Amino acid sequence: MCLGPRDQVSYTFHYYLHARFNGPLPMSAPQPVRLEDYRPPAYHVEQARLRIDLSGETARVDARLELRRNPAAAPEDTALRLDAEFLELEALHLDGEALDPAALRAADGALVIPDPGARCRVETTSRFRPAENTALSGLYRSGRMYCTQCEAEGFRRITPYPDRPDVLAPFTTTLIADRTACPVLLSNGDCIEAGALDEQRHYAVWHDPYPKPAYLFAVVAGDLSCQEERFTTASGREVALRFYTEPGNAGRTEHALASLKRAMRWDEQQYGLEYDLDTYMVVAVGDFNMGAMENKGLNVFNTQFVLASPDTATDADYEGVEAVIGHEYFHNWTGNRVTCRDWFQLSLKEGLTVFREHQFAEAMGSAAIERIRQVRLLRSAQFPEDAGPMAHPVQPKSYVEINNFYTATVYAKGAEVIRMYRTLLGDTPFRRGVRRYLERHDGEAATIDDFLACMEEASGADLQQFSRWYHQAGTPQVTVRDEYDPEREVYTLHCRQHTPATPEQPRKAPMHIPLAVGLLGPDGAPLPVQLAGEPADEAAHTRVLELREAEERFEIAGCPQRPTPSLLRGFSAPVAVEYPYSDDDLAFLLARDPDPFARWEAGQQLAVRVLLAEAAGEPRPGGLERLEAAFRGALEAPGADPALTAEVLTLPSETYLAEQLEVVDPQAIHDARAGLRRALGQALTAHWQALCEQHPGRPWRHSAEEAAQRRLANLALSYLVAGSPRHLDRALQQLERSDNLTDRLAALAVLADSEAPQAERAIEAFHQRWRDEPLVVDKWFRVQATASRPDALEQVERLTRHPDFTLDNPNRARALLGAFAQGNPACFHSPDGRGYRLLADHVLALDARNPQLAARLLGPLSHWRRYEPQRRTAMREQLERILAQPALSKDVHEVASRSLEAAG
Ligand code: B3K
Ligand code: ZN
Repeated sequence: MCLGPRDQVSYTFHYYLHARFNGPLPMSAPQPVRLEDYRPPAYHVEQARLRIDLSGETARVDARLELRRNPAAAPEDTALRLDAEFLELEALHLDGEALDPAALRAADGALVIPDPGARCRVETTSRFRPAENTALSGLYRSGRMYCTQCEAEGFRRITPYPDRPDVLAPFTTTLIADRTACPVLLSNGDCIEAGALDEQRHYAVWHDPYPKPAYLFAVVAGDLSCQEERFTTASGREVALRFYTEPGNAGRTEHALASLKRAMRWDEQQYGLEYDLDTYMVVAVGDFNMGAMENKGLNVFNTQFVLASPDTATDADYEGVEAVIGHEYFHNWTGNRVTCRDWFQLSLKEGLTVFREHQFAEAMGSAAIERIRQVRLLRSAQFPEDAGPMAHPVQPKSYVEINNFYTATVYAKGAEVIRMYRTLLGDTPFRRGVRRYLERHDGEAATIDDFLACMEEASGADLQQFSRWYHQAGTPQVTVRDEYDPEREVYTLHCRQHTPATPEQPRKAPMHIPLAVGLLGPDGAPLPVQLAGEPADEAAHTRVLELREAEERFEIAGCPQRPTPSLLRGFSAPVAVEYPYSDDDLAFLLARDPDPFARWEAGQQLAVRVLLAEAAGEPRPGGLERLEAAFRGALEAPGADPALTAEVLTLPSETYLAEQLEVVDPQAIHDARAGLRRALGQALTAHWQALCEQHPGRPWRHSAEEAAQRRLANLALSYLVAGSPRHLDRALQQLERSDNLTDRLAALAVLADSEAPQAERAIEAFHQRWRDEPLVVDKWFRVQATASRPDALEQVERLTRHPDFTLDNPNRARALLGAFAQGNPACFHSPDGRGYRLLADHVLALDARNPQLAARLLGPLSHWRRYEPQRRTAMREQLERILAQPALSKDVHEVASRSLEAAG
């Protein structure tokens, strides 16, 4: 079969793997995939040649696969399995002989050829309709362009293929499309040929020499603008960096391009890793299920994480772009050159790459601030997951739908596990271990065990107990008590660890936990932390204690006075620490701890105490005054870093507060937090006003320093208005006069909380002004969805009928429904259950179109057991209602059924 550009259609067979494109799968109980059932693939693909014709409504894909039996496969595994979904298969040939696909079809739609021989060639012709692909998995249309998303299992929607990450092949892809509609044709690797096919159509041939799994495959076709720059690698190779957008977004990729260059240089300097192709392409796509995708040489990005201009992106968005650009670039080694053997190893690439992304962000900005933000996210997203019905280890043991396991646990806790290797082994052995892993497994599909083995070899350490971090779910709780012996001048820390039961894991073994500890003398001076029996080291002000037992103690010598402990410095492990600090201790640590992370942490703990007591209806005597004094101290501290001050002055989120309680009443938490904001707004009015006036005032510029000043000024504005609505005018003025989205949006958020008519008019005017900018309109929806006002639920109901609202665009659906369910606990958890019904209605509407997104949005309902009885019942009813629907996707089915089953 010829796979060059051609125009012949051979209708050997008409065969429908599924009757309706994107229709529901035949409904039977979805079967879990288990790690313990892993078997090596029966066949390797030595060459994959594709010809994708996008010139008609129906895409046509001709594939020619050269296959070879895998010597490592079990002798009885002789069948070749080609995964396939939602494809109309027209032809199937084995070594030139036509086969009858109907006879080879497995129950799940795959084609299984019983014993095709030691070497074989399989040719297929399939068709599908990209415009009807609303699941955004496989090849689909976004606006007027075509693009792909193949991770985890989207490639099987393009052509029949062994769609598993341990089958790696070099790909040659010929792309054909209309010359006017799609002048740009892209795929992985380098373009080796291009030209006109006839009057209407043209083609391009791309070759990717690096063997890769199908999940890293990509094509893009469309009328796209390109911004190009060059990068010279450390060894002197020239790389073309090309960023493609729809023409309306041209000129908004500068920041992303600059970020990419920084990431490339950083990876060379820190890990000695260079880019390996002649071109690195990034395409901005408006309809995308997640943030971005690391396809080899051809990243596809959600517009939100690549486009940036002062009018359409906030300071936080600029930071997000840099982080995600870095993340996807770092995958080129950790994920692409060395990939995963199976999806149970997902954290092998994601945990490691998130950690590298974090290191990069820490190097580009302030390490302490970055760390605080990482921990905030971990605590608000991963800790609840670990404590809920979807709890799973960093290496899950089974799944029904792998897309449900791209979780905070696999990503963020996975990154913490990588950080702990470095903390325990030291930076140099850690890097040696990473190098060894990448060298040994280059071009392979590896496992988490392979990574751990490299770390052990590079350091000589025994990491067997440490490996439990991959296998045990749940957040370990570390309880610390202390005693002081003035005679011996010995200070003793008693540490007890316990990991709570999680679904399917009732009992846990002790973990290997690095607990970074510092000590402060009564005057605030840092004391050396010298373990009894070890040589004195005056410089050792932070010491990593290694917890391995359920209970153990550590004696610290040379303490002339009882010290105050500073525990879990830098958040050295993803655990919750409990120590009986007095409020005075916390205020002292907030003011004096030399570790900025620990200072922030002390302030948060103090606020948590005050807020939880208030929410329980038992206000802590003197609590507010103490917090006010602590805030005043932070505001008046000479030479303080504005970025850290802003973090300290930001109260813990309602989600994090809820996380501290056995039984949650979201309204009580909200009222406590709103009340405290009001009180602090009033008590410190003069300080907030002064901060507002210190706003940079200069024309907007992207810089960490100015972003920190804006953050602090906008935080001050929100406290001021929380203290008294008479400051609303200030917000209105800011909205009108600002030259950047950060300040406009901060003002808009303050106005959205208010029911004053002028605030409502301003919100409407904002929409009128920015209605043609989808990313800004997303924010407009988000601000209203998360507004702190009693009628936010009615607003959200109204906004679901707004002409700009659509479930077809994931960013828009997340901006309204996701933001509401996650970011507005008081209104989402309206006791009459209307918030739950609203969410469930939309999850069901979405499920038939985009199950991945539907399952994500469903997440907040899964925590139903944590709520007080009325809400608990109403949440459960919606989960039951969802589960009772016929033809549910396995994505939503898995989340709903696990939520109802597990006693999480
Ligand atoms: N690897 C992708 C995520 C794919 C999600 C599939 N449901 C982006 C990333 O982590 O870099
Ligand atoms: Zn990733």
